[in-house]
Amino acid sequence: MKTTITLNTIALAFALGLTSCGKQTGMSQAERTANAVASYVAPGEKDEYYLFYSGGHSGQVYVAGIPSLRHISTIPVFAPYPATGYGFDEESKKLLGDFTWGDVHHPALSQTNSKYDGRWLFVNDNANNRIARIDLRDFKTHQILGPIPNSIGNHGSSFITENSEYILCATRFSVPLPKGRVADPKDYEKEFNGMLSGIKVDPQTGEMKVGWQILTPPFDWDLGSTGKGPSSGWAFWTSYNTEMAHDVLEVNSTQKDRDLCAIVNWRAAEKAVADGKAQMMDGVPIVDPTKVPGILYFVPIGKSPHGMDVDPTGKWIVAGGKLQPATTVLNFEKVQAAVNNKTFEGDFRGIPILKYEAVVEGEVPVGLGPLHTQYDGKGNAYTSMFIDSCIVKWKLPPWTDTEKKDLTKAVLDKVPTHFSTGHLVVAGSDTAHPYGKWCVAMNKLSAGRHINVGPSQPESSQLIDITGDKMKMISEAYTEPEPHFAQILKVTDVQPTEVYPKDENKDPNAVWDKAQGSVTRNGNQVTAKLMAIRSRYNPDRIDAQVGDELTVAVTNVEQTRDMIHGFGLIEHNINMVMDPGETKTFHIKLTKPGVFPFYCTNFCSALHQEMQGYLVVWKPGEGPSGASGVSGGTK
Ligand code: RUQ
Ligand code: CUA
Repeated sequence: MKTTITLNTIALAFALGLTSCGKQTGMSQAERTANAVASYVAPGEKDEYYLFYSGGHSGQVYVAGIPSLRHISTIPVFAPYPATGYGFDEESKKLLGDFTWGDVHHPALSQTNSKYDGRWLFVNDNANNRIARIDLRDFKTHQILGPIPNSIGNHGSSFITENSEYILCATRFSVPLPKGRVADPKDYEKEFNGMLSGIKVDPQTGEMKVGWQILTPPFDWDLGSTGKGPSSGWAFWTSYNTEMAHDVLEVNSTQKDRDLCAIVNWRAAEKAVADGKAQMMDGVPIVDPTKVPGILYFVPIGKSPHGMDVDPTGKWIVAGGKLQPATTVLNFEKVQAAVNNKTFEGDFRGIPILKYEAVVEGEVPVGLGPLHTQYDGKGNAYTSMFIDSCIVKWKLPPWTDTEKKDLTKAVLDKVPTHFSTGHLVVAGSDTAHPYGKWCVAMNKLSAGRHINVGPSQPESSQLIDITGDKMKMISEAYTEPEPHFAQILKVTDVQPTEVYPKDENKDPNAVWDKAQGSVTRNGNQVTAKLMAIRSRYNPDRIDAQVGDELTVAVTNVEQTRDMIHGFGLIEHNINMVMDPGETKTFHIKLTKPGVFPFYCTNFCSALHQEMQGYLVVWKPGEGPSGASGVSGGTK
């Protein structure tokens, strides 16, 4: 009964958009000026940090600058993006596979010794069970791994270990395994399972492969994070639906006051696999933690928790209970002691449940709807409040005796956000060495704070200065749907290339001077190798016939920054975009006769408009030189 009241109250508060953090007061002129100066990046000047934020179901990653919050570029990952030609050439089509969308949630920068090393950015796809790797050398997607076997709903990722050994993932959904097996959802408890996955990352190349998996009961795993320092080698995930409901989850999965969170010794899992204690399922070694003890523990955490974030020291693990007005702080030293001394309060299907009182340091009354927590490295935590619409700053343990008696005293500050904050990010929070300084709140609702753009509305992001005792709301911007987590990287910690050097181009179809440009026929295979340079293609005519298989490779031979050429082919749904030094290739079967112009789609020079040519598709048996099909075209 009590539960019902709590739930109803919270639901009502949400429905009414109530915010206990208070209304934002009007800003004085002096404050406006100070805030403007703090976030202003003058023409010709540059931002100090990158903000890599996930694009949710847009399938992309967006790059903004901090402090300006200006969107600077889009990194296409799981969805085609004509602006950079992604998803049109053979290589990126292969990356996308059979899918044209993904649901990007939690980006993770690669780390060395728990510090960002500026090499890669990994992102998960909740929808199609994949992980992608973006190389920060060129800010492009280089690998998409998946769908991961035995994994459905890859939401609880991509959590990277402190030396980028693994990306750790947990399934949001449970299904009968292996995938493809069918059972009635009514038999959920018996037939369905969840899974934790260790995706191995090659330390030199960043190449990912599925390492091993850990079978779990059919809970809905939620957010997590990896250990460091004392908790090195461990990982943590919240769950909802410990009730194991299979329908009306809104009600049936919110019955219990506490859900079981996972405490995972991933190094022990890795060792168990090496010791041959795993069984293969769909090509992956799977550890059953009921048969190999010491890998998985549970701890009950209230209530329908969401985020579970390890602090920079690796000692404190904070879980946000969506439906309770507090965050729960676990003490990893106590967790370790409870594991060693077997301080359990029972088990769930043979997995030990750590005694709550033995591992919890305290519950901090931050307010309603705590989701995610970030850290500044100075002993402060920042929690996003979905229902209260604010960011709460509070003090991590160790607490004084007075604070311990009344943990409201550990709550230091609240700043209203607009509205319903999901994730937040503090610069470098998930490393042992946060940059601090800035926090960005990523809000689920913008609720008309922008100029009216009709019913399809953007999300809002807000920049908060966290250098002082009190947080300061500086500015807000609008973001593509829909940012979940983000990473902030200092601009000086990465040196992307702006041009692909000629001698790195190993594409066999690359052409670097006019004379090499060609159109050749082999049976019904026609291959065109084009060079693109301001402001022409060499050759600029391709002849072929209906029924031919046409391959076109275009090399942009420019070695100058921002000299980008495109190749758009009329009525063939092709748009490649070649960066300086890059060769891209597409392959199509020609099905209709006609003369189809192609042209440069990326404005490159005063004569960009003139950068065009023709694909002449003759009827079978027709065309120049008795339809050998190869062209002239002026070189
Ligand atoms: S989850 S708020 Cu992936 Cu928090 Cu979005
Ligand atoms: Cu080349 Cu526009």
